[in-house]
Amino acid sequence: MAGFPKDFLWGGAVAAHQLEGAWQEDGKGTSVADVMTVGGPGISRRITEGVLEGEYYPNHEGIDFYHRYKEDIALFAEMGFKCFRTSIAWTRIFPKGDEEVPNEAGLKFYDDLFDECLKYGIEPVVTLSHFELPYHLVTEYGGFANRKVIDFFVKFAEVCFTRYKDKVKYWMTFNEINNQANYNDQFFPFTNSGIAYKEGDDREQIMYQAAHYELVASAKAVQIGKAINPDFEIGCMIAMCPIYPATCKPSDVLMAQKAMEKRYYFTDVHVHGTYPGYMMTYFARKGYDLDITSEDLAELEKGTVDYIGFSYYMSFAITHKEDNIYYDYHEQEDFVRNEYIGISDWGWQIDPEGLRYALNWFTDHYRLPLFIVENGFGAIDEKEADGSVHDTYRIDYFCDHINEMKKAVVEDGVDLMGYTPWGCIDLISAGTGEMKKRYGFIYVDRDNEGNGTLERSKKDSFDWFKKVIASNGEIL
Ligand code: BGP
Repeated sequence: MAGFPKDFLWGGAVAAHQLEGAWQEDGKGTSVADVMTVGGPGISRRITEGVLEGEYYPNHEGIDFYHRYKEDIALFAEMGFKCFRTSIAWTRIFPKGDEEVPNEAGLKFYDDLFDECLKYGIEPVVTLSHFELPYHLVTEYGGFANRKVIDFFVKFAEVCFTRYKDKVKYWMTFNEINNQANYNDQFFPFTNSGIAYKEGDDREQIMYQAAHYELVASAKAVQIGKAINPDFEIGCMIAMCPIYPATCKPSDVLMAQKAMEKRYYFTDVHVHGTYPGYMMTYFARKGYDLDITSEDLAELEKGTVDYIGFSYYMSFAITHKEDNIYYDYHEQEDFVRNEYIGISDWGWQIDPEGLRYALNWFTDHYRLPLFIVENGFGAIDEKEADGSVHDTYRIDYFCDHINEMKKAVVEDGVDLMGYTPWGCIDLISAGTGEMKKRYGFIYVDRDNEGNGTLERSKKDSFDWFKKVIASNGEIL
């Protein structure tokens, strides 16, 4: 094969809570994403108790995709998108999460959205839970730390699968489920699982428990989805940041291996339907008495995924400290700067070859089709007086990554389904809540304070990506 497969899924990716806005419209309830304020470079968003008067929550209005999606999808079609990845905001369907009956207006919105995509031959790729847990499930149940939340998710999934069974073929259950391995940061456990840690909590134990319930919820959803439509392709979604040893010192190499285990065992459970032995040993050594029943283990085995969706933005490097006798992994603490690669304004280490490494790593471990469902360059874009945006740095970033992706497919034989760059239209950053960290091929006139006309315009990368798609990745 000379290049990418003929039916390669080129497209773009977004998440409902980062662009739809209309946060209270047509019956939508409050989600975890709705109670986080804007942050900044190096400053995480603050999680507030409910929605506070006088606080600014940028994603409440987003880029108003809820009302402007037709215009935006027309632009995606102009770029030649074969697919469009978005999420279904859980709180549009079940505003509080524990209702009996879904909200028809919310279901109708996604009917219209998917129809609009299909009109142009754009295949919707849908994430069920992309940092959008109903906030009521946090305050009433403690989020996914509570087993009851499994059933609420499964019901939500079933309603979506049933309603959109003839419109959506590609699904993913939980976005970047493994990010919560970084339990020292309040952000990920909250966005992944709705866990709001209290003083004195054993954070790691709670995180593993919640992650287990999510994995069971995912496995149950996969089974239900397949029963509703056997042609569904249902994947997991993993945040892939390869962890390299900082040196070839054997203890650094072992440290990197151990760190990879802790960050990526989630994939083993999704794909193989079992926990790897090293995790069970770890739980026992730490004295974690997790609620993992034999029924759960049976569900995990029956609900394995069809493909691995993953995001790729950066790689890490890690070093081993003498006193870490078990080679236990503490995300961030043991990381070091990798001097061989560049870094973005937000401190993300840019590593195109790491993408090829990641594609091969997943293939070696799991032998499943892969789907790169996020990759991109967050930057401050300057709009010229004539309205143009010369985002050469973004084009360079994509060229480098697509080149490595091509080598993985052509030279290494990786089975890759598609590529959906993140934030194909400018949207609110998940990590910082900012508007000024932009990823799009399409510029949106909106600033960090919420000013601007919301008008859309094409950046230089728009025409560039259009050519990439038209040539199936041959012209970069
Ligand atoms: C991933 C999330 C996305 C997204 C992206 C870029 O972690 O799945 O929702 O936003 O990263 O991150 P950020 O928005 O923080 O720049």
